Amino acid sequence: MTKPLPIAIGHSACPHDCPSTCALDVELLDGGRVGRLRGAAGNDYTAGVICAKVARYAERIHHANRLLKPLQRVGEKGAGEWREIGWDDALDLIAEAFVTAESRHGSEAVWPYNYAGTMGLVQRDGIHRLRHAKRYSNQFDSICTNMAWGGWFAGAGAMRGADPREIQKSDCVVIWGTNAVATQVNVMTHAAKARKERGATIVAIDIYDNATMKQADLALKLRPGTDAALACALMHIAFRDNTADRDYLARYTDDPAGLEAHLTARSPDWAAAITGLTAESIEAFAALIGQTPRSFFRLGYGFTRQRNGALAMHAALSVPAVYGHWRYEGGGAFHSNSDIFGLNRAKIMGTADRDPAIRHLDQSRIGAVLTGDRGALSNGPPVAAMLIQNTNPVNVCPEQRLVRQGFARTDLFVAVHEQFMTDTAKLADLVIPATMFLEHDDIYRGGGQNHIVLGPKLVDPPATVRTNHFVVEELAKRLGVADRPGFGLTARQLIDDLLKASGAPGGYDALKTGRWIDKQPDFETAHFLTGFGWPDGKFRFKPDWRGAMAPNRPPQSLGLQGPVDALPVFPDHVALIEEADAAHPYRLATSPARQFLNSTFAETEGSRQREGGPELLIHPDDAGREDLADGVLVAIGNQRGSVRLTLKVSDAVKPGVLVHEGLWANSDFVDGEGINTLTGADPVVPFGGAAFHDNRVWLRG
Ligand SMILES: Nc1nc2c(c(=O)[nH]1)N[C@H]1C(S)=C(S)[C@@H](COP(=O)(O)OP(=O)(O)OC[C@H]3O[C@@H](n4cnc5c(=O)[nH]c(N)nc54)[C@H](O)[C@@H]3O)O[C@H]1N2
Ligand SMILES: Nc1nc2c(c(=O)[nH]1)N[C@H]1C(S)=C(S)[C@@H](COP(=O)(O)OP(=O)(O)OC[C@H]3O[C@@H](n4cnc5c(=O)[nH]c(N)nc54)[C@H](O)[C@@H]3O)O[C@H]1N2
Ligand code: SF4
Ligand SMILES: [Mo]
Repeated sequence: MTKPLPIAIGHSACPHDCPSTCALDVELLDGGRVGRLRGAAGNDYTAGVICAKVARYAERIHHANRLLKPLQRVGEKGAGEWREIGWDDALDLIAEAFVTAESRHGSEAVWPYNYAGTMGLVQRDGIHRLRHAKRYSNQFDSICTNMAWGGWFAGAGAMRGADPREIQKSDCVVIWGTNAVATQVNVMTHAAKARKERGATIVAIDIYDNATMKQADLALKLRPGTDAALACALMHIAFRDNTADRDYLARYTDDPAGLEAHLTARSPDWAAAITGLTAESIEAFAALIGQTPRSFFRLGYGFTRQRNGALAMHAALSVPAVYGHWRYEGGGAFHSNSDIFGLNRAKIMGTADRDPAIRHLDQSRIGAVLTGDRGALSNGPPVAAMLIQNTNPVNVCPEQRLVRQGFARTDLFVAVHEQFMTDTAKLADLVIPATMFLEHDDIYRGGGQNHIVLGPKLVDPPATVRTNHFVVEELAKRLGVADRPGFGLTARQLIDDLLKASGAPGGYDALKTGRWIDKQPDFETAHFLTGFGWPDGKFRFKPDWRGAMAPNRPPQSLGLQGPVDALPVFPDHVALIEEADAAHPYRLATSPARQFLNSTFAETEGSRQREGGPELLIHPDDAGREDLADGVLVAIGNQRGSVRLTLKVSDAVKPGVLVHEGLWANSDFVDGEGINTLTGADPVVPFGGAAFHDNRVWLRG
């Protein structure tokens, strides 16, 4: 059979929860089908490159297992027995369940639950409009960014940094705690260019030899949860060897003398004992960044998913401030640009109806919430009804056994709006089918880059599938709030309105022509040479963890959490992690799989085949001592539960460390329990969040 030729190329943006937010060119084929997806060559961040899993999107959008009809549960919860119903009946059922829950327990008994399955501002955030208009419970978004953002903000006072495209102009690219090859491929595009054109050195810092470590010139493989110790030693050496930029420190930082005194005892030997790195490799790394003004620190999320992760981010961010790398183009640091976009989302989110007195429930603690934990419920009413969009909590949330227990409650109504029969959809009372990004209008902004990108509807959805926007609007009509601000508009009107309210007077049409808008601030601003985000303009080596930053930032809406007494004054290694002990001799990280995106793509054959199956990486010495061979089925467990998966012996991991790459569907594990059976939901200090890579476990053959 010959391959059909594209009849047109459509323009879009990748909607997935990935820092890259790639601008896309999409082959449109005859009969409403899509072909290959490619990165837009004209977008200077995407630079023509996207990941393989999205290039193969045709496989996902035209998948035989896509949900096409609303399904009502007929058997027991989770029994897999459904009957097809019409859309009107499905929407009536949700509305009735919400009204019943509200009449019994008050409006906070309804919990609309969503995350970033699509990052589109209309299709992702519209659910908040319904939430606020109806005074339903809020969601505290804790599952992903809290530690990283909290740690960065504590130092810099703003969520932005050096232009990510400047990596091309760097002489040393430090890729710290992010598996960029897998999780945000464009970082590697720019780093590889710097290496080729300028001879830049690529440094990677991770806990195992992932694909990024394998591409690095210097790969530092440290013990999980010890990054702050490495950062402290790098800064100790800078003061010791006079590679610290004392002029920069005096002008731009809060207490360099205090920091220098504090670091006296943080020697390379001290850090070597904690990190498991050699003192020589720490010295070599410090010498490299000490003689390379254009050192660019690309700080990721991975190393912050530890119980001391916010502190680790702050410590790592302190390094370029000590060396003064911020002064130079191609130097400094970057994590996220979320502060640069200046989009006024009030209408989409229904902010006018928001009541600050309504409680926030912690997304990561959904298990505790649904099983009636008083604290998790803020001493309020139980959750009795939910609409879930863009997320798969029964797979992705920690404390999975508790989560399942919650979903099994017969007095809880759950509607799941989904593209596939996910682990969460399987436990629902009602499943309604959702469009995919090429089938609806939306607008995207890149956390890991600098563009706002349009993703207009390019193909018709299957006739019986509906957008998130449609569901929100239809429920608003049935629940009597369709007249509230922000309702009654099309997705396209909301995009147009958003742009016009945010300093882009050309609105939708201009963006359709231009495809994207570059929001990168100028060099001086981006490098904080006009001052950091705090009132005195100084970088904070001594963060005010308990102070003003916490309540002002929406992600920290539950205030200070975790063991706040352990917060150090200056950057430091704080032993808050789940250290291995006699009963649990291994440390387990649950790192991302290259061909999946969280639990998305675990349904497509192209990704599944390339990933193989749920595996556990173990060092040959550990496997030898346990007398376990490659390929055997093993059990790992802790106080939260246990799972079984296949052993893969590899010196990619350090002795004592286990790595599982996921997220596989729970049903892909022999016992039907996924990896998050082992992860904890206890909030990470100081702003909450889940420490997915910080677990102690036992192992049995
Ligand atoms: N292919 C793919 N891409 C993705 C995702 C995916 O699941 N798969 N997820 C998307 C999402 S939602 C996000 S938030 C981003 C996250 O992307 P990243 O910033 O890359 O963060 P993580 O994926 O959590 O982990 C990155 C790396 O951190 C390592 N790590 C774990 N603990 C430590 C530690 O203590 N120190 C150090 N130095 N490293 C450690 C892990 O082993 C892993 O290799 O990626 C997005 N892109
Ligand atoms: N063990 C472990 N667990 C983790 C992590 C880890 O590193 N290790 N990472 C964590 C992180 S960083 C994150 S961000 C979370 C993410 O967890 P989730 O937010 O649950 O992300 P996904 O697993 O990608 O699931 C998104 C779902 O949204 C659906 N979807 C996509 N687009 C649309 C749409 O337009 N409409 C509707 N209705 N649905 C849509 C997809 O089909 C998919 O099932 O997982 C966390 N869980
Ligand atoms: S790299 Fe990230 S943003 Fe780009 S296509 Fe892949 S998943 Fe989407
Ligand atoms: Mo995430």
